[in-house]
Amino acid sequence: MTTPPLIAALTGQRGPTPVWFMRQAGRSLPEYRELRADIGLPMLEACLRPDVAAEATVQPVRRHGVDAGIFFSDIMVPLRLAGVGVEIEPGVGPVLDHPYRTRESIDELLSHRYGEGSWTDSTGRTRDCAEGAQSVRDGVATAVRELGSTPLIGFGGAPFTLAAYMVEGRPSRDHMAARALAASDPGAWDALMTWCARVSADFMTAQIEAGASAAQLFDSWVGSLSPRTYRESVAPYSRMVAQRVAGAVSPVTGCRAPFIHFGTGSAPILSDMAEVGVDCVGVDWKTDLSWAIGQVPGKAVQGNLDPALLQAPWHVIEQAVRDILDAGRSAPGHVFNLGHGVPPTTDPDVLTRIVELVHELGDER
Ligand code: 1CP
Repeated sequence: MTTPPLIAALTGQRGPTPVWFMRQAGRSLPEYRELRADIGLPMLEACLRPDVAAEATVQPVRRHGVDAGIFFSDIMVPLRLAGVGVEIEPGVGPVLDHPYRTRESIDELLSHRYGEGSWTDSTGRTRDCAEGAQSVRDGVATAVRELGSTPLIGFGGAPFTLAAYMVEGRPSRDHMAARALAASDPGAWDALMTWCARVSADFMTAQIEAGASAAQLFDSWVGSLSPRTYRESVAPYSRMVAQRVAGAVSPVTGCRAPFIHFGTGSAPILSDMAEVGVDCVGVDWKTDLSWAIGQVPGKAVQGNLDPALLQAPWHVIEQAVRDILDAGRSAPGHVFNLGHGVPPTTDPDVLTRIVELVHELGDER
């Protein structure tokens, strides 16, 4: 079997440039909106239906011809599968039953483990977390079967991004409560971050062992940290995730899954992020790709078209794609992507055209 372009690029073999899009599954696709309307389930319950998760995973691959699927789920799914009360509220995002910011609430959290305990669904039925964990594995296995030779990326939220929601109890602009906890109660912070690292690693490991060939750790909100706080209070826990995930073997490749680490606003800490044990560093749209490549010697890079450009005239997009491909040629491997997720208002045809362009141009050496 030939190595798929995604896996080749992530492991530092130059070849055709692969392309996929963060948040490619979901709201920008009419077929996704139809699927969600048909089943009428809240987001986290939809994620735990293997047929729905597999279909939403495959939809963008079918439509755009991207070089990877990313498993349709959410960074909050492992919290629910550890019996923590969390919902995704439409128009808001993740909302927890209560914030985890006192020593007592964090001590209570420590008795929760991925795949143990129960949760209550939208009809009031009690559901086993073990059954939910099996649904994740089944959804991955179905998606992998349907994707054929296209690899699947498994993912999870990095400890800081999970903690940013847990300490605040909901989305926030600057994650002040989480940063304050890290500074004021290092013991509670260590317990919370270690717990987050464990559930995220368990979730990612489950996806790899069910057939995902690569893994991405999203530290979306890491840009709110000072470099020192990142190095001292956050990086050690992201490293724990990378180490645990490195122990998982994908039955599809027979190897560990190459590890991509992405954050936004991450330019000041890019070299630190590269050192937590990653193969590839995701670069956000605010960072110059050539500069980023210089910061992370020996690593593959992923990125970094500004999602706002998806609204621009085609000639503007085309020039930006060419510039990014040119810059990417100096890295050991380059995966073309956006610099953050696909905005829900994106015209899906623009994404398809970008895939065609990358495939046409990305073969040049
Ligand atoms: O009903 C819906 O359609 C809800 C929208 C939605 C979707 C489609 C949410 C709620 N999550 C998802 C899926 C999702 N989330 C995927 C699927 C695979 C793909 O990429 O195609 C992935 C990888 C995620 C990961 C995720 N969830 C991140 C990290 C990536 C990023 O965008 O930075 C984060 C921060 C979340 C939390 C979350 N879940 C949903 C929303 C709206 C948010 C962000 C809320 C906020 O602003 O804090």
